[in-house]
Amino acid sequence: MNVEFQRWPEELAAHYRSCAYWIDQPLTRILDQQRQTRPAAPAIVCGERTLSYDALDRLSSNLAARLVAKGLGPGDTALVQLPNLAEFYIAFFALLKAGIAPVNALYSHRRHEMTAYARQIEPKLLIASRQHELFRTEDFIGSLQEMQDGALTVLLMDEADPASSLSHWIESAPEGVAPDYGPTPPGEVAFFQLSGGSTGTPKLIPRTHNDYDYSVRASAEICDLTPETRFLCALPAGHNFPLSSPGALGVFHAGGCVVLAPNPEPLACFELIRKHKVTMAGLVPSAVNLWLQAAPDHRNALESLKLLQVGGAHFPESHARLVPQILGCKLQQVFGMAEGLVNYTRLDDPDELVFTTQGRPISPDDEIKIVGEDGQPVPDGETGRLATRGPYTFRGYFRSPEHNADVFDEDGFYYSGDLVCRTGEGYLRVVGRVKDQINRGGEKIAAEEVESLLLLHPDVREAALVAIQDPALGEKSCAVIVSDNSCIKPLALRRHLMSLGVADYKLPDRFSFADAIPLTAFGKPDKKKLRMDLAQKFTPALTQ
Ligand code: OOB
Repeated sequence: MNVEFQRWPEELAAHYRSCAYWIDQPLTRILDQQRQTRPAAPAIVCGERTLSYDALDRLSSNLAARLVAKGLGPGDTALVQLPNLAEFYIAFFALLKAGIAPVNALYSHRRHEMTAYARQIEPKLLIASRQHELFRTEDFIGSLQEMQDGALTVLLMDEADPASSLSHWIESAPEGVAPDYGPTPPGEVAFFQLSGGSTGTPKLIPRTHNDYDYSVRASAEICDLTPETRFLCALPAGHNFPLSSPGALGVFHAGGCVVLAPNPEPLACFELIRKHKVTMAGLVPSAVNLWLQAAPDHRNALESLKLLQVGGAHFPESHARLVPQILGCKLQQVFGMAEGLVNYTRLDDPDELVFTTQGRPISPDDEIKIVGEDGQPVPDGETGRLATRGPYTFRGYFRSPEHNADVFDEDGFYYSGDLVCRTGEGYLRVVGRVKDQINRGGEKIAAEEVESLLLLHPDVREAALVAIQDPALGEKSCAVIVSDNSCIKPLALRRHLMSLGVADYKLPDRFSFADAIPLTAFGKPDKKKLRMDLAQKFTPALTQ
């Protein structure tokens, strides 16, 4: 049994195979190849630990064999929530080897998000950390167990009981002979990516071995990765950018080394760069700003750094120009999405393209449509909505037929909700978005999700979440609230959201109380007007 998902039409699949984008191998081939060619080379540096390719392979096989001995395998799913530690990749490869499809939740996710994912995938396995607030007691685990009628295997980091200790399961193979096992077929779902979302519930993106592997191989080539590459992973390891663009998987594919950082905090990252001679890093724009401020006092630490990739949110041209000047390395802009399509500026592109565009697609078969208000394609240089399909762009969110009907057209093009324009050279510039989302320093917040949680408060009659500009994060969120209770306080609403277990980054940064939410001619909340009103109310000087 395989995990269900929306497949590519036969003739496109045949085309992707004939062009050798899809090579019909599982993602585990990445590790297999390195185990054979350079077993002793370092694959991961995590704190004081260095794991060779051989160790990464052995430890992930131990865990895979134990999971299989426990009766888990193809068709099963896992809910995984780990911080940036070697265990993330050990578990990732173990699950691929055993054919179990994980959702890699962000470490910042809390009860609300984790429950939403569990409801959708009905996991047979949970891998998490006792250090996370959700797993300090048995309460949440108990509620997941109940959902699964007790059929949930639980493995935790920093767990005393060997029966559920992740380290214990990783350290050695099971006694006796494990039954035969292997990854799911390459055309099937390997794991789920998380959507930034614009709807009430966080959506999941099924990614197959074939499509993901292609994006990894092609990205590694575009970014010129070699066995000498040392990549600093400072963004959440499961995110599509640091995982596959080209990310850790691209680095493993090339035989290089991933140096893990817990987060992008500049001084700690600079020290890792110096100590481990890091050659390449990937950051969101808000983190680049912090690096730019801190770098002048630490130029020596950055000597080995050759390439900084920046993506995930709008990166102002003025900041882009500062990267080579202040950090002393090349800049690469990356405009990608967990749903598939990734654009890169190329390493040999003229500076002007690198500073002023967000790159061009990975694949000659990434089809791009940019459509105007009337649904017709717009000429180059004009702004429109981005629609795409291709060899590594998904064809539908997991179990979400209604939402899929909204974001795909009849030809299978996915509308990402971004407003872009294409230059004469075929490069994309991201100029805005139509999706109802706040991009808070690269962390995406679906307005509707927070609004529906706010509406659960008895004093909230109407709620609208909108973006306000922020000098540090690019955007922050402001909740506009209509209430009959004139004494209602922001603190009470924040507490309400926290009690619902929503991730901290989704808590509104600001609250604004109003008599009514303005409506458009169609009777929908007029967010454009709200954004303009709020921009006047919170001038940048006040948002500090
Ligand atoms: C990356 O993936 P997601 O899924 O977290 O977010 C995708 C959305 C895009 O639709 C766009 O709205 C925004 O993030 N975005 C950018 C951008 N890169 C992503 N907006 C402006 N400029 C950029 N360079 O964020 C992601 C996935 C793979 C690689 C890089 C980023």
